[in-house]
Amino acid sequence: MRIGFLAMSGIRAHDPELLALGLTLPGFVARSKQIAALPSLGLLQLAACTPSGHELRYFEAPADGAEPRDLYDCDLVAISTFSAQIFEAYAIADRLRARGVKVAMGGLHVSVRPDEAADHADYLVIGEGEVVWPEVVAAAERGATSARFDGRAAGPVDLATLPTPRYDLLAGRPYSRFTVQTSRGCPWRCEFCASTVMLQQRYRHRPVAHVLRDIAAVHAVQPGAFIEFADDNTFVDHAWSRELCAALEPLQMKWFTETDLSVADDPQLCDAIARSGCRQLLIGLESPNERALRGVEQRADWKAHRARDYGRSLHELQSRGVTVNGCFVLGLDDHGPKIFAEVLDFAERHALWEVQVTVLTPFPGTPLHERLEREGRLLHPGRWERCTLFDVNYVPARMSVEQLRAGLRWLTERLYADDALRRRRRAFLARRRAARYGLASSSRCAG
Ligand code: B12
Ligand code: SF4
Repeated sequence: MRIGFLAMSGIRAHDPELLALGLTLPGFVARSKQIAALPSLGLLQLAACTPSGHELRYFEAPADGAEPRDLYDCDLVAISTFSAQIFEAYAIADRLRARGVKVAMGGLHVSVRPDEAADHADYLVIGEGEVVWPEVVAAAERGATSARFDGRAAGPVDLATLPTPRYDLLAGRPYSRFTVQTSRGCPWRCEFCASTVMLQQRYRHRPVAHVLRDIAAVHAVQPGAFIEFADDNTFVDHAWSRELCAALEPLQMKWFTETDLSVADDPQLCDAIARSGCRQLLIGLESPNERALRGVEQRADWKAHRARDYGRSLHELQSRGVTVNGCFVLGLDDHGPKIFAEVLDFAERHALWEVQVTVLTPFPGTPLHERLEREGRLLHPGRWERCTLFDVNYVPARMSVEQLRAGLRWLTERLYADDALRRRRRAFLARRRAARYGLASSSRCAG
């Protein structure tokens, strides 16, 4: 069979004023361009799990809702879904099926809303895809009319069995950044989290040798490409993390990942991260305000307990030259209109190299979605295309919808302006120099 793997590419947002603003802010544009171009690791991983004897092609659907013409030459098309692009994906699937192409859908959105997706796909996959994908291919080969496959039935995928994703399918395309996975899952359970923890929560990491094998495969396709680890929370197991960083060090490559702040408790790990070529850690700080963090992490209230320690933890990383992309979620229930200035002040005080601000988003399948639905606070139920992290879809507790929208714009304008970026980065470099040469540094008492 000819099998096509279709990724929905690009970044989504609907608030027109925010979009207009985003287009003019250098810091915002630079990061959006970098990430919007990432290929879909889930699909490349599935391609690697496809039984032999089939012709495989990787496609991207641009953000304008159209699809590449060559897709219609396929016998089976696998579409990966996020909530924000789900209606575009359904429309493409409908057109393909009308022309006799079989469609399989999987990914985060259809895993939590399979009944909704059933009208648009021949084959639906819930949860992690690797184990059941060969069964989907077999079903398509024998022309089975429709079927559902539950990737959760066999338990969490053993990551040590994963083959190298088929990065070679991307050869000749202009990607400069690629994703590699080192782990899946996270020990925490944040109310709003819609990451791959939704497919399978348990934290698992891959053998370090396999991570190196995948990086080599990326660099065979694109020498020197920047690597982003597509993990939920990379450094949960500190001993394994030190081993991973030690193995990355000789590669002299640049990389980026997402983690929680507990890395800062392990000075040896912080040293290893700095030596290994890590350019940046993306960390969900969520709020500078401890009270607002109460209840956000539902297992041990970990994020609220950690908040008092943000200053020290950030210093541990930044003093070693590791830049931090601090992520803040605006509109938590305790956030009033002062939160925007508080985030701005925190970012300046702690010299954050990058800052990511998003609005609280009730993604389907999350505890947050269930709670806001119960409380009658969802503004646009079922309008999944608005699940972009930038559009307000619920009634905030301590401000109006318009205050939240306007506050996001106000903050975006100030955080990403040229002079603000320069000021924060100069402060970061000065503190790093001070730490390196043992000079007194103001960041130790920054908060
Ligand atoms: C890399 C990444 C991107 C990249 C690449 C996306 C891509 N084309 O794959 C880019 C930058 C383009 C991106 C864009 C967006 N992203 Co993003 N992104 C991620 C990130 C960091 C990693 C995803 C990943 O690679 N996971 C690893 C792979 C192996 O897992 P997977 O894709 O889920 O695939 C597995 C299964 O789902 C399944 N599967 C997946 N597809 C299919 C298809 C079939 C047929 C089958 C059988 C199985 C199957 O099998 C795979 C293997 O087990 C996650 C955060 C995270 N840590 O997970 C956010 C995340 C996925 N993104 C998110 C969001 C919100 C967005 C945007 C809407 C942001 C925006 N405003 O534009 C856009 C979406 C626009 C779009 N194109 O659809 C949310 C999604 C929430 C949701 N439930 O919808 C996440 C979880 C982050 C978050 N803050 O919550 N993103
Ligand atoms: S720490 Fe991050 S990955 Fe883990 S549950 Fe919370 S938001 Fe999700």
